[in-house]
Amino acid sequence: MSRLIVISNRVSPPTGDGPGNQGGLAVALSAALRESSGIWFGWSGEETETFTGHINFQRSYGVTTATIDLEAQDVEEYYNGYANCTLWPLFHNRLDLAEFERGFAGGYARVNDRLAETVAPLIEDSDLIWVHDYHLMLLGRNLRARGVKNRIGFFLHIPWPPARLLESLPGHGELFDAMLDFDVIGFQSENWRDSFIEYVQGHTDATIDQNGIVSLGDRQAQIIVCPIGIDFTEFHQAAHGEVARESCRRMKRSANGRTMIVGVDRLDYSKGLPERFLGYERLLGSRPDLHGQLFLLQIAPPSREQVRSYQQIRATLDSLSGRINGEFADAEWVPLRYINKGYPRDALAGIYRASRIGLITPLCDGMNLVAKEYVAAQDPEDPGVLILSQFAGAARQLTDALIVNPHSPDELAEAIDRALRMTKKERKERWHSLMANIRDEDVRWWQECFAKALAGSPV
Ligand code: ADQ
Repeated sequence: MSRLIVISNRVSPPTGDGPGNQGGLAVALSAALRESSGIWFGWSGEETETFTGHINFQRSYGVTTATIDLEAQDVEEYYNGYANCTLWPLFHNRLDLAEFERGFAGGYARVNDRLAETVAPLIEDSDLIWVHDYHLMLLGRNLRARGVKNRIGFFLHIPWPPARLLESLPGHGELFDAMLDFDVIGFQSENWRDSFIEYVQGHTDATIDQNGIVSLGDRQAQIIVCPIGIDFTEFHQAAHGEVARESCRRMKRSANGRTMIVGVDRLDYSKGLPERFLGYERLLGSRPDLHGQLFLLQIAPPSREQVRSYQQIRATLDSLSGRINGEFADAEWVPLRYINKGYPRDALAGIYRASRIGLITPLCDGMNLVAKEYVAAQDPEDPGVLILSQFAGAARQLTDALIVNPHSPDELAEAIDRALRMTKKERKERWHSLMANIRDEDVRWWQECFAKALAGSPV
């Protein structure tokens, strides 16, 4: 078995926390790294005055991590700048929020180069290298420039934008060209893969064959769709543990007989939170008979708080939630419980289970694992209903959810109404079909699917 080198912006080694309290991605990658005695390399999250390339090796729960510190200017230009202010908005259809600063692009190129320079000496001939996400799209090129001939794969956790949007990015041609130094490029869904192919066909001299091999000169990259899943076994275990049971009991007590709808997202403009609130407001406005009968619990811990657009979305939501509660609440009922803190994943599992409806309506999302966690946490005898945006990668797999256009308040309001009225028989049928996918295509399936392509076997 070849040794695996995982490279990602941040490294999250196993912590030994109880079931459900480690992200599925960390669990799956840790398992693969443990089995192959591999290394997980990336930024420590810490800053240093001058970049030295010093690697801090650590070993926890059988996984070796290798991290480096970055200069403050690196963090500003590469991470807060190009990754979070240029690529993230552009790849999530928000050209209006994208900032195109030469300094950001320069910082991105510099950090990708620094990471390649630092990790290259650790790589042995038979290693397989797996690079993650939009922070590190130049890494394949930078490793090749240092003579690395190993197979290198890249997995994009977020969407690939339509070609007409990508065109707006200064230097998009170079970025694409650098991608062809990877041997495998993985996407979460057919939609994002198709956008990539559209770009290949419309903007480059590369060709693509029916097996998804993109060729340009003597370089070839295999394009695959490999949707990420949750750690089903672990999450299921967490959902049946004492913490989840207690959190479910407490939620039900606090709901006091009212029907609960839940949304759980990082506070990010891609998650469609204002639109979700407006859909809920539309329902409350048109259905006075529902007042006092239900409430929406929205959990949204702040993220990327240094970035202006994130400060703005937070202010927008503060004001919208205030308006909705101001208009509809009475002394005994608050229709919207809007919370800006994160919960441990096992406690979340209990909250999902207590909720009749999971309202997951991003405007654009690579996959969305919350949708899968919501389904996995349900009581098989009385499962809730998943309302899912058509623009989440997960919608391609979870076709038995109520699929909605998150931009339409009327559609959102109608879907909530339909979910409220859905018979137990229909809820169970839909849930069984959703569960089959979530169980079969879990995070280990995803990891094995990518690892197979990376090893050069047919997928
Ligand atoms: P994210 O945008 O962070 O991830 P998502 O997949 O929904 O989105 O969530 C990842 C994890 O964070 C989930 O396990 C979830 O439980 C946890 N989480 C989210 N909100 C939380 C909250 N309010 N409190 C506590 N935990 C919370 C990116 C892409 C996604 C893609 C993932 C994995 O944007 O599209 O699904 O990577 O590839």
